Amino acid sequence: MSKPAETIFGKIISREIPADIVYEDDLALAFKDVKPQAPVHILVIPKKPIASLAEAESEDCDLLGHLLLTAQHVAEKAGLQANGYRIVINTGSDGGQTVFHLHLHILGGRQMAWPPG
Ligand code: DGP
Repeated sequence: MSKPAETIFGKIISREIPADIVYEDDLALAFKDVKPQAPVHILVIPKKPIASLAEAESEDCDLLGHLLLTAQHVAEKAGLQANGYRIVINTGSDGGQTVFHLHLHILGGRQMAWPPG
C-alpha cells in the first residue's frame, strides 16, 4: 500500500508546526484543537499516518485500543471524568473529516446535543 500524503498533523508530530501538546507517548500525541467546538476540545492522533478509520487494518488493533485509552487518560487529565465527554471520529467526506490523518476528538465541558449535526 502506498504511503499516505503527509498532513498538517504529520507536521505537528515532527514539530514542523507548533501545537498545544497535552500528552505524548511512543504511539500517540494529543493536542488542543485550533478551532475548539467546546470548552475542552483535544485531538488524539496516532504517530502512524493512518489516513482515516476506514484505512485502519487488523494489524492496527492494538494501536486503536491504545488511542481509546489515551483519550480516556487525556480526558481525565482535562478534568472531564466527573461530567463525561464525547469522543468523535469523523470518517470520510460524509463524516465531516477534513484532515486525513486519523484523529479522535475529545469534546467536553458542556452538555452535548444528540443527534449531532
Ligand atoms: P476533522 O473535521 O474531524 O477532520 O477535524 C480536524 C480538526 O483539526 C478540526 O477540528 C480543526 C483541527 N485542526 C486543523 N488544522 C489544525 C492545526 O494546524 N492545529 C490544530 N491544533 N488543530 C487543527
